Amino acid sequence: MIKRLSILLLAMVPVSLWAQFAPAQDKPGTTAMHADSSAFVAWAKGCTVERGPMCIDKPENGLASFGEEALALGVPGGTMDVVSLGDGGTATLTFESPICNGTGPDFAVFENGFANAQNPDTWALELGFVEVSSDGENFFRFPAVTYVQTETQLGNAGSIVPEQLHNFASKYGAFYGTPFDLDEVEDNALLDKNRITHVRIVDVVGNIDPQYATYDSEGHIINDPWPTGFASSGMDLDAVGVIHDIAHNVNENETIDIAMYPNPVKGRLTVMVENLQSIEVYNLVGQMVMSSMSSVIDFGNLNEGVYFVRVTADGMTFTKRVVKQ
Ligand SMILES: [Ca+2]
Ligand SMILES: [Ca+2]
Ligand SMILES: [Ca+2]
Repeated sequence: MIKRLSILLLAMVPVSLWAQFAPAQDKPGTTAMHADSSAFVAWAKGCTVERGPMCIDKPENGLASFGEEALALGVPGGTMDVVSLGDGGTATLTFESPICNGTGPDFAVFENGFANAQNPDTWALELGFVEVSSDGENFFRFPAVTYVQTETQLGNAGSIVPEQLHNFASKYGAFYGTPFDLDEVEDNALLDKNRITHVRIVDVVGNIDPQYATYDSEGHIINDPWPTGFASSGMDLDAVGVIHDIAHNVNENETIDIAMYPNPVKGRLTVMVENLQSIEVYNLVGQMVMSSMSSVIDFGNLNEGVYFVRVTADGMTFTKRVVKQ
């Protein structure tokens, strides 16, 4: 009877508890990318940091202060070559050439995590959400998932098993980047995955107290080392490496040659492209306001403002910002 009951209970455990993501950088099946990988074609060129507090529950103690923005640029430099974000702090990175969505991962984020000296299978990792934007205004987050337990607050020594994390920056230790594939971000008319101009890292406030907790894309509380009441509080950003960008994917992007005029537009907009399949017009909040199968679409009845025209031709999609006057 007891045996049967335990089998029944096992059957009721949510499938997600068994899920395993890629393992640590020293294990077979890892997705970690070493800083020296030839897959990287460029590194972040600009960085703006908005620091968070050292402790979110004691803002009077001040903000994180370790490092400076420039330390997130260029190739990874390791443990001390970082800028610390503090609880909930952000770093917004820009690039010489926009990132595009090629086959597999498109960029990787480097932090300065390290293995626990007593138990090298567990890691001190300060997690970050990763968001992307193709206009610098509208950011879209990678759906991050954690299966780290939420009964005991993780401390500074850290005890995270990387298999329990997906789509968080800092899944891996120093000099090993966590890769991100733009295919995993939900499609949105305001996001052109083939012209990503900004990558934003948002420190995860790892406090499991619901008053301060942050949540993953499936609604789980995220447990990461907390409190980190010192200058190097929070996610320590080392570098962002680019795998696919427009400058290095000329052929891929030449296959769609498109022109729209006039822009700004008052009345009819003409879209010049071969093998046109559809035109869709979206407003700033992502609602489709018009669509057409022909190459001319009339903006006459729309309010003045910014719109996104999404053209599908030859099986590919291209989005352009158009201003209605
Ligand atoms: Ca990709
Ligand atoms: Ca944190
Ligand atoms: Ca660095």
